[in-house]
Amino acid sequence: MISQDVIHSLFLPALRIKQDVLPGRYTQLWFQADQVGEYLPECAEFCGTDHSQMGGRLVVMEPAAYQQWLNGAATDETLAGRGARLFRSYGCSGCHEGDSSVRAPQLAGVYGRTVPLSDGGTTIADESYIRDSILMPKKQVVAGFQPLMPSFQGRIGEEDLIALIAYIQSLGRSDEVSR
Ligand code: HEC
Ligand SMILES: [Cu+2]
Repeated sequence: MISQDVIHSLFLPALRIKQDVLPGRYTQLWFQADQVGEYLPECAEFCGTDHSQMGGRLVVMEPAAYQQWLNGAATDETLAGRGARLFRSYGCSGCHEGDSSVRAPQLAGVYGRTVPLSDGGTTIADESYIRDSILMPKKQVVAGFQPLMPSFQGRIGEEDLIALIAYIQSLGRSDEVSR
C-alpha cells in the first residue's frame, strides 16, 4: 500500500486489522479472512477535510466465486501486462531492452536479487528499491553503470508505478533471497 498525499490508515474493524498507509513508502498487511462477506474499511488516521468520506469495500469470496469473478472481469489485462505497456510508453524499453545506445542493466531476474552499488555497498531489489530506482535513480546507482537514467519523479503516478513494478517482478525473480 502507498499514499499519493498524506498518511492514512487502513482499518478493518471486523477483521481487527489496521496498518498505516504512507506517502513515499510501501507498507504491507497480511491477514486471513475466514468468513465470506463484505467488510467496510475506515481510515483511522485523520487525513484532511474528507477524512470521513474515505470509503471502499473488502469483498471476501470462496475461491470458486473469486475465480468466476476474475473470469468475468471487465478487462483481461493483468497488472503486469499494463506495466509492460507502460514500460514501452514511458521509454524504459529504449534503454533497458535490446541494442540501446545507453548501456543499462537488463531487468530480467532483478527482483529479489542482491544488487551491487557503485558506492561499494549492496542492496536487495525489493519493491521499494525498484520504486526508488525509477523516481530517484541517482540515489543508488548499479555498480558498473553510469548514472544516465533520468528521474521520473512527478511524471509517473503511484498506480503506474505499481504496474511497472509488477511487470519487472513478472520478468522473474532471483532465488538468491530466501524468505
Ligand atoms: C536513458 C536510459 C534509461 C531510461 C530511459 C530508463 N533507464 Fe532505468 N536505468 C538506466 C541505467 C543506465 C541504469 C543503471 C544506473 C543506475 O542505477 O542509475 C538504470 C537502472 C534501473 C533500475 C535498477 C536496475 C538494477 O539492476 O538494479 C531499474 C529498476 C530501472 N532502471 C527501471 C527503469 C524503468 C521502469 C524505466 C522507465 C520508467 C527506466 N528504467 C528508464 C537507464 C535508463
Ligand atoms: Cu484517510
